[in-house]
Parts: sequence; structure tokens; C-alpha cells
Amino acid sequence: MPVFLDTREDGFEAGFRAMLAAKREDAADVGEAVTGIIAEVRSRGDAALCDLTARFDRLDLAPEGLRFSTEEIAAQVARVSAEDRAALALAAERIRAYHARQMPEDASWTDPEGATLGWRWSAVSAAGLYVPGGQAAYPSSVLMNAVPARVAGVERLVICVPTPGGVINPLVLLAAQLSGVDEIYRIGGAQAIAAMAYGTETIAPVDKITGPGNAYVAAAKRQVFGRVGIDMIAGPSEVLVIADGEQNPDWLAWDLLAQAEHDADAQSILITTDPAMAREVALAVERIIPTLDRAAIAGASWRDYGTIITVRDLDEAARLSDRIAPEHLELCVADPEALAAKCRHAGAIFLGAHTPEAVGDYVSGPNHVLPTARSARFSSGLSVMDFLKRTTMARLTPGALAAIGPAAVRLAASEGLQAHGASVQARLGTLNERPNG
Ligand code: HSO
Ligand code: ZN
Repeated sequence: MPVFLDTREDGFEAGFRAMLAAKREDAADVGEAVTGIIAEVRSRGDAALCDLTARFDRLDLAPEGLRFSTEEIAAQVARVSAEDRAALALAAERIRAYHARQMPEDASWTDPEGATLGWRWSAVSAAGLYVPGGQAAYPSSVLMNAVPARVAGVERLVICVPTPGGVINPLVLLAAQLSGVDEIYRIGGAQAIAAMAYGTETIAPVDKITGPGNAYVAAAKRQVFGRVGIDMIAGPSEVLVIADGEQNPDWLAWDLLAQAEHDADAQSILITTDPAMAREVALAVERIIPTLDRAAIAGASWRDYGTIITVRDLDEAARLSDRIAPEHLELCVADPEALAAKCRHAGAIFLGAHTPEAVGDYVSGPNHVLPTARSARFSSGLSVMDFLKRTTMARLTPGALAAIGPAAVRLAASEGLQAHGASVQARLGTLNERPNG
């Protein structure tokens, strides 16, 4: 049974807090196993990758076979239907256009003292994208990771994807091709993360690793962080739908289930101002679940984490939304802009009844790699910024140094750093003067 809450009832606050505190992910502690795998890849390189791929993916490869050849990619991609290709190409283009607008500007100005200051953005040289295998191999996620990297100007883009038993989803390869990926390797798990972070004979190391993965992949990303940059470690997906009484309950039910079918640990929440809407959506969800291909997953998610909250008004809905800080926030109300203005903490907001969250998973343009587990309070979805870094710039004229240098000398003396002060004083021609003397 999902949880039903009503802000007008006693006990609401306790119920709401319990929902917020519920731990949905029981990540297996695989840290030690992962440390071993990383050490093995570091010491034995390709040989370790081949051994581990035989063990975990039942696939015997020679080092030459680790990388997909151009011919193999072309043969797989040729199997994709024209319709699927067109849909994926539309998605790629819309995601590209959206992310192109995120490119930040460099800045440079001269202040009144004569210091020319600013910053400059530049892309990381090489990025590695992890793509999970099997059921979770989402071509859309390949686009969401690879396209922003390309837009940012990353020169070398690498994908690692496990191919258990040698099986690959051709759409994953097409998505890689459409987004301009340079190298694709058939390796997965912690060994893939280790290979991208440290390099082997055939795989040159990258500077940043992004992409979702299982507990082993997440642990490996944590362990190689520092050697390379990583994106966020995403938890199970969530959606919060806020609806007034004028919505189609079936549409809302589908939206809740679109999230629930991802994962038994996913969470779907409805907040509505209309008690009748709450009841109708609940009935529609129960009616639809048995008809889904993934009924077991969606049913478990809805049973364990599904929540329906009835509120007095939309202001109250907005306040609760900010406490939840959802990954996805759908505003199915008459004036979604007005409500969006009151909601601060959300990874992505979908405005109005004709913007189901699923369009954001694929084709609207914004990224679908978003902060989960309330981390939207302090972080954002994947963007071109994740593949860029900022270098600060400063150039002083002699006059500028004369104006601000003495303060530096003073601060250097207070920190007991003599050469620091002298490097400034030498230029000011006051090397023998003591700041206090
Ligand atoms: N909703 C997921 C992304 C996704 N959905 C991929 C379908 N494919 C997390 O934002
Ligand atoms: Zn989705």
C-alpha cells in the first residue's frame, strides 16, 4: 500500500518526516572487492581486463578485442530501424542545441587600480562514459553524457560498456556514433572504471568519468576520484507530481508509474489540492500496474515508496516540494509558472499538463542525469560545466602592483612567509624596507 497523507490531519508531520527519512537504497558494501579489482588492473593492465571480462561477463577476449572495431560498430548500427534512428537523431540534436546554450563565457576586465582580471573556461582533454550493460543500457543516457562532453569541447571521448555473453544493444552504439564518441570498449564494472582512470596498454587514461552503474561501478568511481574527476553518484530515481483538481487522473497515474517502472527502489509522489483527485489517481495506478511489462518492479516501488499527499493549497504544496527536493518535479496545475516560482529545490521542473517527465528523459533537451536523494538542495544535473574547468587570470601594471602590492607584503609578513613578501617588494624597489620597520 502506498502512503496516504493529508496536511489537515494530526500526525501529518510525523508521517511526512518518516517518508523523507526512508532509506531506499541498500548499497552493498563492495569497497574491498573493488579495491582488489583496481589494484589488479593497475598492475596487470589488459591481461587483467581480459581475465575479469571472462569471469564477470562470460566473454573471452584477446587484448585486441577489447575495443569495438569500426566495422563491428557499422554492422551493429546497420541493424537499427530507420524509425529508431530518426527518433534517436532527433533526441541527439535537441540535447545538443540545449547544451550549446549552457556554454559559459570567459570574462576579463580592468579594475580602477589597473589590474586586468578574469577567467577562462577550457574543456577536460579526455572523458570516459560508463554505460551499464543488459536491461539498464539506455541509449538515451549515452546521449545525455556524451553530447554535453562534445559540446564542451572534450577532444577524446571514450565509452566502456559491458557486453555479457557478447551481447550489445545496437542503439547504444548508434547513440555513441551520433554523439561523436571516439573509442568504445566492451568492458564493464569496476575494471572499466579502473582502466579509464589509470589506463592500460590499449586504453589511454581519461581525466573525467561520468555515467551510472551498479554498486561496483559506484564504489570504483569513489575510489578513483582525485586521480580523475567524477560526476555525481546517482541513487534511485524519483518524481514528485503536483496537481490541482482539473487534471486527467490517468495521465498522472502514468507519470507516477513511468518513474516506478525504473526500479523497485524508485519513488513516485503525488501532491494534490483535491482529495477526489488523490483517490482517482490511486485507483488508476492500481488498475494500470498489472498491465505493465514491468509490473513487478513498478508494483514494488509503488507499494513500498508510493506516496499521495493532500494539501490545503498550492503554497503548501510548494513548501513540501522544497523539503523533498525532488529529482523530477511535474507541475500539472493551471498556472505552472506561478507555482514554479515558489519551488526552489528540484533537479528538473516540468511545467503544465502536456510536459510529462518522460519527454525530459528523451527529447525535450535538458539533461536527464539529475541529483537524487534530496541532493537537489545543493547540486544540479549534468551539464557542459561538468566537462569544463575555469582558469583564473590576472595581469598587473607597475601602477597596479604599487597600489595593491604593499598589502600583500603586509599579509605575507603576518603569515611568516618571507619570500612571498620579498617577491613583491623586489618589484616595488623596496626590498630592504621592512613592513614594520
Ligand atoms: N528517468 C531516468 C532517465 C531515463 N529514463 C532513461 C528513461 N531512460 C532518470 O532521470
Ligand atoms: Zn525515466
